[in-house]
Amino acid sequence: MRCFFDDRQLAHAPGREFHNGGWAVHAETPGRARSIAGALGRWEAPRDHGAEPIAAVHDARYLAFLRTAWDDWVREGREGEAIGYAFPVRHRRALDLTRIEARLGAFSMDASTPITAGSWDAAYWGAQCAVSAVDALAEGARSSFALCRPPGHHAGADYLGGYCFLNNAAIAARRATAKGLGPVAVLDVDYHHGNGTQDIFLGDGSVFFASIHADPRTDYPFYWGHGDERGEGAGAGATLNLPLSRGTDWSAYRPALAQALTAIAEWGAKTLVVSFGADTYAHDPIAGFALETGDFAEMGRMIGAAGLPAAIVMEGGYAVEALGANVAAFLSGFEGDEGAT
Ligand code: Q9C
Ligand code: ZN
Repeated sequence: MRCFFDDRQLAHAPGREFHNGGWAVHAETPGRARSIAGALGRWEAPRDHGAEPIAAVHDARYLAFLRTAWDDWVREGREGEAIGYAFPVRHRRALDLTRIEARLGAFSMDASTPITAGSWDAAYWGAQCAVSAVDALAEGARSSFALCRPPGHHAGADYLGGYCFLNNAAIAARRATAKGLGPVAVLDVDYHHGNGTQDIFLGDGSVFFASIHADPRTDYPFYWGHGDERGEGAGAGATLNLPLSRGTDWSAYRPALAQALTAIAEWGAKTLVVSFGADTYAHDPIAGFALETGDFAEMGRMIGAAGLPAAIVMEGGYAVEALGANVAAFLSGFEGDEGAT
């Protein structure tokens, strides 16, 4: 399987996040990418496809903000990591504010996603991995893996959040459509609902979005991913949410995955983008499902058996020591080969 990763993705390294009333160690670390890269064996650097495939998903004003946010933060005399704290909820006006905190809040959906010195570079090269993974399919590969880090599925067209800045899966889906590989379905198996991806395609009938995730009544991101969200307008019926309760193990996960794959097949997808998060792992420090390493191989096998060309995009997974093995199990299962990826 062709795998893509760039060292510049290690440059984003926040130290802490606000969690349940206090500061906690930031779970989304560079060590995650090292764990996965170490388990892959070999990978290619992505090509630089420039801003165009990113701008096909994200608003120009958001990208302009993100590109210079860290420099603006420093120029305005701030110390520490850049995090918004005031949000224009139910008050979205086209204001042209310049103060860095005002801009941070306007382009954020949470206060758990700090910007540091290398954040833009890391997100940019992660997105290039997603584009390169799709181009590998266009060149005839059956599957490819983008080691995206930071992850992407919580980022919307004009907002960051959930450790995510650029929505790599959405960028991949749009790229695949542009390359003539559509219709495209995004299958999101991260523990958390992919609210950003859902938002981007909610009214867009050209991309199907299916997500299996922790019930948002108990888990982040709370406001998205409920079972009655099915898409809107031209996208009505092209969104499928399958929330599961905490403690879900493989025996309960498997039927939901089968249901999602059936829906994707019935919709007529020709290409799959998989938002793969390994935070469904039983020993993940911030999540509550109960999948074991061997279950990821089964999950990969089931998705591979759908028979669609697939670009697999990395999302979450925070049990760093086991992360590489869990990703390798999934990729090996997908390829139908327990050997090296
Ligand atoms: N610190 C992904 O798995 N948790 N993102 C917020 C407050 C955010 C996880 C709780 C979890 C986001 C890609
Ligand atoms: Zn997650």
